[in-house]
Amino acid sequence: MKTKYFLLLAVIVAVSSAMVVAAAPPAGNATISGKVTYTGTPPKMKPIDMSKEPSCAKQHATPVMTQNVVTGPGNALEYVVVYISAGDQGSTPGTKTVEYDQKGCEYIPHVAVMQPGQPLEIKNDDQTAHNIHPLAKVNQEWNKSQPPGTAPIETKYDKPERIPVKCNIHPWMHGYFVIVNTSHYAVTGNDGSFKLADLPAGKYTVTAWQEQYDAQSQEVTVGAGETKNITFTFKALPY
Ligand SMILES: [Cu+2]
Repeated sequence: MKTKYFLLLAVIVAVSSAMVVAAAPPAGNATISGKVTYTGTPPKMKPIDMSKEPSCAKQHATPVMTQNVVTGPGNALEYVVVYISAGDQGSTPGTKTVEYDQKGCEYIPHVAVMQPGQPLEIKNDDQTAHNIHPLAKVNQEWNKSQPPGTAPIETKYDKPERIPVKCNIHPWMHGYFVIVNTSHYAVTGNDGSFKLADLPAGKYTVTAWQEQYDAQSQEVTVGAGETKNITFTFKALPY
């Protein structure tokens, strides 16, 4: 009787450990979060004159501003891409499509981050034609006309690169594609904050990149379940 009981117990233990192994999530539970700020005097962003494109101009109650250095309260820097440049690189891109919109003669979002091979869909939501021209150097460079009402451009990039994006028709249109070899990335909001969550415990190099002030990196080690707060400070010059 006793032997049978132990045998049954052994089977139950074996089966449940097999189930635990099969269901183990690969992601970790450590977090690196923080804020990106500036010291010094950043350039003043300028209002954009869209009067040559009335169908776009009328979409904006107040003028759209240039976005090379966008600041927020407390010396915050917006549109800074913060990502893991060394350490666990997370998951492969899968099929999640990154959307990039041309609306009101602006690129939305200003900075789009994606992984190599990740599908990128570029839409024209305007009543006018655009000719999007990502100025790639490492990846293949191209430009494409998109008259109003045409289907989105479906594309992807194969290699990591920071690519300035311009429109060959509207000289004020300006954005960025940032292709990174990791799923651990964030773009700062107007408060300069970022959060890289679900990291396995380990040692990382975290890089912060801003289009005008280039990149900074720092080493961070996080333990399981730990949250580390870090800050990046860029020296702002009124170029
Ligand atoms: Cu355009």
